[in-house]
Amino acid sequence: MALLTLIIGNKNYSSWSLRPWLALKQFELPFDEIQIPLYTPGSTAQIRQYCPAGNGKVPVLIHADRAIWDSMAIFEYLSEMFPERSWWTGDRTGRAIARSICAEMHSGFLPLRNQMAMNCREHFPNYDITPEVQRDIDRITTIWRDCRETYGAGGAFLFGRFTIADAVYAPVVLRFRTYDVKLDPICQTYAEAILALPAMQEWLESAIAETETIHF
Ligand SMILES: N[C@@H](CCC(=O)N[C@@H](CS)C(=O)NCC(=O)O)C(=O)O
Repeated sequence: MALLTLIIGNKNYSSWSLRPWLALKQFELPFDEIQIPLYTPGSTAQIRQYCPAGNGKVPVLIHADRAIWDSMAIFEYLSEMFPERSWWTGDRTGRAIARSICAEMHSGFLPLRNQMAMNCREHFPNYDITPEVQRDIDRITTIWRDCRETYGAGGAFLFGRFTIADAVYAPVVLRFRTYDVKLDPICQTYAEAILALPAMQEWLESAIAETETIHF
């Protein structure tokens, strides 16, 4: 049994679950995963069994009898408990930017999150993108371009090598793929680097094999 356990939802739909799952894989921390199908009559109660103090949502990380909920709190906890891993970029200004863009994702982009729900199994060519979603897409692609151009020289990711910032934006890559969002070459190359990660392929394989359907 691993020291860490991650409670997640349906891989096809749960973007917040993907974020810490991908980071744990990328940073090679072994963990057990417990999957709870979301939006069924028993889902919240099941999640609360593992995390009574939480909000009944996934992801939840269990470590040393502690239950930590909410993706950003999980990232903070992991970076504190396993400081030998390079969770953030080494550059202080870069780290400040990385934390800002993660916070921006966590608290914003509601039109994109509401109108382009993550759904790995589907593909909607020529999806009708509303102006408010287009504003979110424009903002996200600006962030990706700025990070790649300013900090990306050392690798294929936002800050060169893979960091928490990439885990936070990985579900957006899947949404852009599902809803056929056309990207400029810099963003397209970045999206392809995320999709090519073996851990992303593993997540996608499991997501596609799932049979539950959730109507948002
Ligand atoms: N701010 C939370 C969001 C968590 C969240 O909304 N999780 C969704 C799945 S992606 C959930 O558990 N939904 C079930 C529900 O709301 O009952 C985080 O960052 O972890």
